[in-house]
Amino acid sequence: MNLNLKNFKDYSNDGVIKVNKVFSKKEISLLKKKINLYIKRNSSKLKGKDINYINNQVNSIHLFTEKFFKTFSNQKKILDLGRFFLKTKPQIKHYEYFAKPKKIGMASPMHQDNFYWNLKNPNCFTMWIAIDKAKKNNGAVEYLVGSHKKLYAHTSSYAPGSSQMVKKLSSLKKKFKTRIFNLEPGDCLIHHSQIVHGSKKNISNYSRRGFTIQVTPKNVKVDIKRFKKYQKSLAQQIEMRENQSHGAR
Ligand SMILES: O=C(O)CCC(=O)C(=O)O
Repeated sequence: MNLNLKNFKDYSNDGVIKVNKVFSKKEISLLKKKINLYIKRNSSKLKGKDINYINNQVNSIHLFTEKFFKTFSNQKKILDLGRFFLKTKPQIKHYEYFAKPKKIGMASPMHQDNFYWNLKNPNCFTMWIAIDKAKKNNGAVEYLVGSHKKLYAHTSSYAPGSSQMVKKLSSLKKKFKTRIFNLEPGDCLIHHSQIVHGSKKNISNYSRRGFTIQVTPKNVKVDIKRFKKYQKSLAQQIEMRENQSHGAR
């Protein structure tokens, strides 16, 4: 990974950048194996907001309790990317899995990550690691380029795994250009915590798995008032879904 000032400027202007070949085929195949094992061992223990299914297949996981995932997410090259894009000492806050299985994978409505994270300092990013090829036709993540300069109002989406969505999407779509990146396994997207993004359903014959890592400055603070408001909306959606026997994020 040879990152330069232009990469930093592009990330700062656009709110997203693709970094090619961060992980080798071997590293991705180990990650895939560990995720599959984790699902086998833990899916019956994960409940509510921590896991979501579509037709009995995992669509997303929001809690990893095994050490492998903590070690993987805290590896040097990820912390180096953190230091480079945040320009401060980084910290790995969380990690999640968006499986979006072939033919049935659910959409993630357009949102800003910091509406979920509620961090006081939005100088944070998600590292989206491609486990499979990701393209427009299998529900690759799409971005409103340059939309990361402020936090927009959100509303409940009722989508399992992506409970919040921006309110005024059509006006944001007029203001900012949409961009979709084609990824090969091992390629990554680094997206700012405030960029508006989401993904469509996967109706293709190809799965589109992604592992995401939340990178923030060390000791970043949570805005408790905003966090409680989000938790309330999430809890309401989970209760609704559990009445219909589904999980939620
Ligand atoms: O993988 C997806 O489809 C959505 C991912 C996402 O919203 C995120 O990484 O913040």
